[in-house]
Amino acid sequence: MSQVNTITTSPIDGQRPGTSGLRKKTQVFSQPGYLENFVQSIFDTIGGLKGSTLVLGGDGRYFNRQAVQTVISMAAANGAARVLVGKGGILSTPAASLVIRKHKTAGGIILSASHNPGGPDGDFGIKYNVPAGGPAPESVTEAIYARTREIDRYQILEECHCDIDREGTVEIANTRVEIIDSVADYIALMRSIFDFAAIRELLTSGFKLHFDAMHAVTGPYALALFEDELGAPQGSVFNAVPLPDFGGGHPDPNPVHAKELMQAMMSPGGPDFGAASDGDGDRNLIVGRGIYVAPSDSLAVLVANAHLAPAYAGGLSGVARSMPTSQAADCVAEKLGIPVFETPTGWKFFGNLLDEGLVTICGEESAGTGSDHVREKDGLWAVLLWLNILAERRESVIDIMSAHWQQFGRNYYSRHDYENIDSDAAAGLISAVRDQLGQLPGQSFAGLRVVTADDFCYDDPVDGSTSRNQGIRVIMEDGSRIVMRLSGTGTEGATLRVYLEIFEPDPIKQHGDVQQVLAPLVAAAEEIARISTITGRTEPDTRT
Ligand code: G16
Repeated sequence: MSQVNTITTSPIDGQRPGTSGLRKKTQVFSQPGYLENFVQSIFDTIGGLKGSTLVLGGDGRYFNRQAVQTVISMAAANGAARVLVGKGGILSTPAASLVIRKHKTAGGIILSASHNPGGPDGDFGIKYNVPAGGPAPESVTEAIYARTREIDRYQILEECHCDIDREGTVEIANTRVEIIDSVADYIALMRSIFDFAAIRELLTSGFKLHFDAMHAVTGPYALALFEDELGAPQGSVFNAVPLPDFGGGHPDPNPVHAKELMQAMMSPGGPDFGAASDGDGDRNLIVGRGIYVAPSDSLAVLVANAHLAPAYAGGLSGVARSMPTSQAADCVAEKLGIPVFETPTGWKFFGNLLDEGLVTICGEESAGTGSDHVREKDGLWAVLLWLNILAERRESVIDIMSAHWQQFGRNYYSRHDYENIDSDAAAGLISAVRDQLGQLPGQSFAGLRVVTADDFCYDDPVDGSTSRNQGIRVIMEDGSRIVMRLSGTGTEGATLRVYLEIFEPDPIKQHGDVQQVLAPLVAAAEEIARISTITGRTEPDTRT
């Protein structure tokens, strides 16, 4: 029988979780004790694991299998009663959230760096999700971080290896390790939300679906759903085999990284509907033939049409979006007469609202959409909701979008990212803008007059906690907005995100090119923050 080893250790710098867990270069994670220190800090923070059940899985990236073995050995050494592990160490983030909730566990550990590239030179990540199934709130992640600063030992079983490729139960020390089907529970949940018969009819009627799994975790889920269960022709799901390095790709479902999908969707006679998901399956990209649907617009369309899916036929209790997300969903919520909550960036801020039943659907500009069915954003859920809507409306995506803008107005929106810039320069830029916030109202930049400027502060209506400094907001006289914040998910230097939004209610004027329409706001952002002078960049690396 494996022996419990108590290993003496000492704190390692920089283990502060970001927007969504701890993300670092794989090489950093492979240092002796790095993963172990963080995992033990999680266990210590949640009051130990004695007698509890832990869920464990990841997105299959390089180092996933090794890390799964380490976490199993540590969970057993820490006295867990059960560990539920996705077969092969695979669980998409939304599937992990579901398993955590379904089995009433002490939470789960998800091994993923989301949409960041993988491989020995790529990124790795780990996050703890609470028993409700969602990402740990700031109070918990801060406590984990504090624990990493004082850790002096961790517990692990000696020479423990578990066969994670065969479903079944193995006893390790006093812990039952159950290797579970990674996909089945998730498919069953989707079946209970959507009208599968209607979607099957659509997908077998000649309608062409093109789903890019980006060689990431959604491959097996998407094959089981779209091809096996819903009858889409073979080949509708491509890049379906999860690979440790995502086939050398960048599993971020946006028009820049899902190039192959975009090319197919923009060619005449291309598929009717295209979609993609990211490394761990929580983000989504939606594309119709000849039209890219921006995440904020997608959220608005889903809110407006959710009643077409059985689970939402009775209407929505409310909607939540992160502050930088465009206000397109607000326009819909207003017409539906339901409340809108504006939260800081990060899915964890939706948890309380969902638990209290204050909102049914949530979404973020960063390509995350989801509902109260789990406590994570859910890429395939968003794709299925779109398909359910298309099956009911039998219109093209392009027609749905123009009808939507006609009815609710169009929020021209784009995010400009300046990647891997010097961290000090980025912090200096934000603090310089923060320092002049009080003087901005009344001044004009590039012809636009500022009416309010603040650094977003969120008071959680459920637990009363306050989160400050969540992004700079500058609002102009015509209602247009500039938002600026630093990314919390990168692993190299800093990424400055500038979010730009202009509302156009008049359908006659809704046909302009997005970047051209937003050009005056870009100029205003430059005047306010002196981005090119401070970062040395005259253009953003990506515009999405
Ligand atoms: C994570 C969070 C999202 C958040 C995003 C923001 O996404 O789960 O809720 O919107 O980070 O990223 P950034 O701080 O870089 O703007 P994911 O998919 O990386 O887990």
